[in-house]
Amino acid sequence: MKKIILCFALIMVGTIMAQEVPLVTNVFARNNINLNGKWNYVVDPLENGYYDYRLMPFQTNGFFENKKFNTAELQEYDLDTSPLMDIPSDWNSKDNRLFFYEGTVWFKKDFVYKKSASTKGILYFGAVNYDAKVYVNGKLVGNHVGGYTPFNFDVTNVLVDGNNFVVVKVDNKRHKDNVPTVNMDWWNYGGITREVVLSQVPITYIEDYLVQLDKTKEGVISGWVKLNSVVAKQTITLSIPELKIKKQVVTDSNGMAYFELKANPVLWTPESPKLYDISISKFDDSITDAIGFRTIKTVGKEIFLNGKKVFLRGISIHEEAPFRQGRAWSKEDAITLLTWAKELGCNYVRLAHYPHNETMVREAEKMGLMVWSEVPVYWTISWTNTDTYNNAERQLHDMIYRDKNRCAVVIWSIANETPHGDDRDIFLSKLAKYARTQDSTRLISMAMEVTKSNNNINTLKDNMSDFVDVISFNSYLGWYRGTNESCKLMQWVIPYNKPVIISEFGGEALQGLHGDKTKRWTEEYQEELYIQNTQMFDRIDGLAGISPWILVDFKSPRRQLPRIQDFFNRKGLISSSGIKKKAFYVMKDWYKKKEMEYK
Ligand code: GCB
Repeated sequence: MKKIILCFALIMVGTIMAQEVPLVTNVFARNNINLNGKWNYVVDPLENGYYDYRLMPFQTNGFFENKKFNTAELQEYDLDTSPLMDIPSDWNSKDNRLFFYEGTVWFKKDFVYKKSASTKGILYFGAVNYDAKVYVNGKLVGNHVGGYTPFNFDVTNVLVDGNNFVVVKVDNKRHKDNVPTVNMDWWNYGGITREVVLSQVPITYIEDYLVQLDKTKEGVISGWVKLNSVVAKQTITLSIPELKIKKQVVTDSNGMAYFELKANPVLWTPESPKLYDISISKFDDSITDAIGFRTIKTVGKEIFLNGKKVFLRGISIHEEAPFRQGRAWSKEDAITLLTWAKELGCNYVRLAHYPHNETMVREAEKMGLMVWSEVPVYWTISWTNTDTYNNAERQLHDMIYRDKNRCAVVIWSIANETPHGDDRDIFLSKLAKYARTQDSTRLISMAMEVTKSNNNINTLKDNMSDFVDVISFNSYLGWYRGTNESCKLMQWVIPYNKPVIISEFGGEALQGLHGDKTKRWTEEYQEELYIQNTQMFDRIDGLAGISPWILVDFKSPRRQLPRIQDFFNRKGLISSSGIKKKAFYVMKDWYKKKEMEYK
């Protein structure tokens, strides 16, 4: 019997053509074939390329086969002569016909590959929104759901020497049980929205690593290196030349090597965001990174960065491209957005409402901006659905996995404005506990809501408070509730001995629309809202940071008011064409004052 099982197992292993594998950490620093650029695309609202006329999935003959068109046979598609789209991008901003489109689009890219017995090919996508089925040379290599996290497949066995092609079926239809769900306040941009590479790594490669200040031992950098397979006794060299560190460690029977090094690095701070060049190598593989060291913790109602009390002068940001709209993805996009945040006087950004691209986090780190990173557990998630939970947990896992070496990230956020109830508490408490199993060094939070408001008293009470390190909430005094004037008398009851962050506040203004400060949609109204709110913040006990909503106006199908919104949420401090509104300067002045207070 045992022999039969073994034979079966061997056959199964032998037949694995391609599979999803753990993410290749720091993939963009590897030896890659860049697959960005022009891809052919076919819009397929009926999923014609996937289902036959009885709605059964094609085993053969789907668009994924990328058959060459010839007039001798009946074939009603041709990927080669279909239009081209730049990848990364979202189709909504690239093709007018697809502005509101939610459904399937097929993408195809040809590339040349040189096969080698000592190399694996890992096909890596920074993100595809939302459901991606990936085929290489006509064979399905895997499926991924979730629009904002990376994934990769080992495609070594399906690659051929010479010409190859990759086809991706992307479907961004919204579903109630997805994460996010059907209802949200941002554009559901579809497409291959982040970079694509084919990474060429050795058969046994450095898959992942963690390098950080030890949480419990002072003056120690500790961490580990993980190989992609369980190979023992492999020598790994870690060097940090500037600290004169060169250390050799050996993998154990799990393919893991651990290290602890005495060191006193200059700590990363927003004022001086010091990063150290590091390299990790084995005889046939090597990876470099730039890593910063810092500590973050809370004591009572205060947040301490490197042991010093800090106020998080933040701004919320959507991953939307400055000036041109559409999804942001490039270094230039990141630098433009983050430079605006710096001009505002920020030392912190809330990257809402989903994990942003890796470049955004890395650029924030270089510029000295602490980061709040979040998963799209937003509003009315299907709390009792196990698949939904697993989906959320997977996205949280992948967010933490990708960015665990980024010292800039100080807060993992697990949810935004979720309705109270037992099912939600079960879901979110499990998610919070899970986050701690993945990272015990950072703070956990979530954006909550005011629960009671009467007699000029706003109360925040949430069962989830026990599960987070920082109490964050969205307050919209002057916009969704109350008037700007009501800020003057408002008292706050937040009955927890934990730091408080106002994760959102704000109101809409059309840049260039002027009028009395009592008139909604004018810059003056928004300016007054910021004046009154910031004055009120000075009276909130335990306030340790804020991230106003939002840096730049962003596209949202919820925002329909003609001539004012035109499908833009106008709460930006900066307009969609990059012009600063009056409220920008109110915020800037308040941040200057805060900076002095915390010097
Ligand atoms: C919120 C949400 C955010 C919205 C914002 C608004 O509370 O968290 O996603 O865009 O309000 O403008 O209403």
